[in-house]
Amino acid sequence: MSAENSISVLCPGTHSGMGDRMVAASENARRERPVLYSFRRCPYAMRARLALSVNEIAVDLREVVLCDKPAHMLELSPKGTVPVLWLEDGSVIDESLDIMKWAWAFVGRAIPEDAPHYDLVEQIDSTFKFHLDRYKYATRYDPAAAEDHRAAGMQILLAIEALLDRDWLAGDAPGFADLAILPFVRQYRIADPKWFDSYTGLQRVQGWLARFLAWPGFQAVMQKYPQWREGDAPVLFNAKAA
Ligand SMILES: N[C@@H](CCC(=O)N[C@@H](CS)C(=O)NCC(=O)O)C(=O)O
Repeated sequence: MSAENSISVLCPGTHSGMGDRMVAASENARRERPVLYSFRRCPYAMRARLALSVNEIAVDLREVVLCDKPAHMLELSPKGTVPVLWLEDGSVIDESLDIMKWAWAFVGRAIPEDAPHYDLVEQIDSTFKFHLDRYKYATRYDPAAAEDHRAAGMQILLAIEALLDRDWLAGDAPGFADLAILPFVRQYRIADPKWFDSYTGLQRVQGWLARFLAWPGFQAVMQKYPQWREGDAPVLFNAKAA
């Protein structure tokens, strides 16, 4: 199993960190920027970082290890998923699409929710993710059903194939739907790159994903950070915007 395949496998058993809540009670009273709890390889966290990055919003990044979640993150958002954005006014956004929407709104950009491809974002988060998990992590579900789940996920990719008539869903530059969807297509490919790359009838999606992976905007959000620990100095993400 590759490192990319092992998001939760890295953290067998229950998630720790809950017991440390007391430690965090007075966490960071002073801060200059919003704080983003993130995990580099998580596709939800990726879309949040992408949204912050393309909209040039600087944040302090706190890299989370999922089996050792910071007590303060759990205080902010007891459901314990990344990404979590903690704003200067103390409010918390703990759903990746809401973080994306916040980033768009922060810079006054409209999100074309009536665009045909916007529905795809919802399908990616529901149907596609369901099948992706059962394909990519088949050993944790039903290994015999992996190919059925792969085929079900492919139906959504084929719908995207039919829509892609430019470099990006949004046109000439990556837009909201591109950034929300592509981290999950990347994961689907990673489950079996040879199979994905040789699948016929998916040329546009293959090109779209390749373009994304080579795009400096993607590479900028994939920088590696050490695990953030209580008391660490702030780690500036998106320094050009600070
Ligand atoms: N609906 C959430 C889902 C986030 C999510 O499930 N993130 C995963 C990592 S990719 C997570 O934090 N899982 C918690 C865990 O594994 O402990 C969102 O869109 O932000």
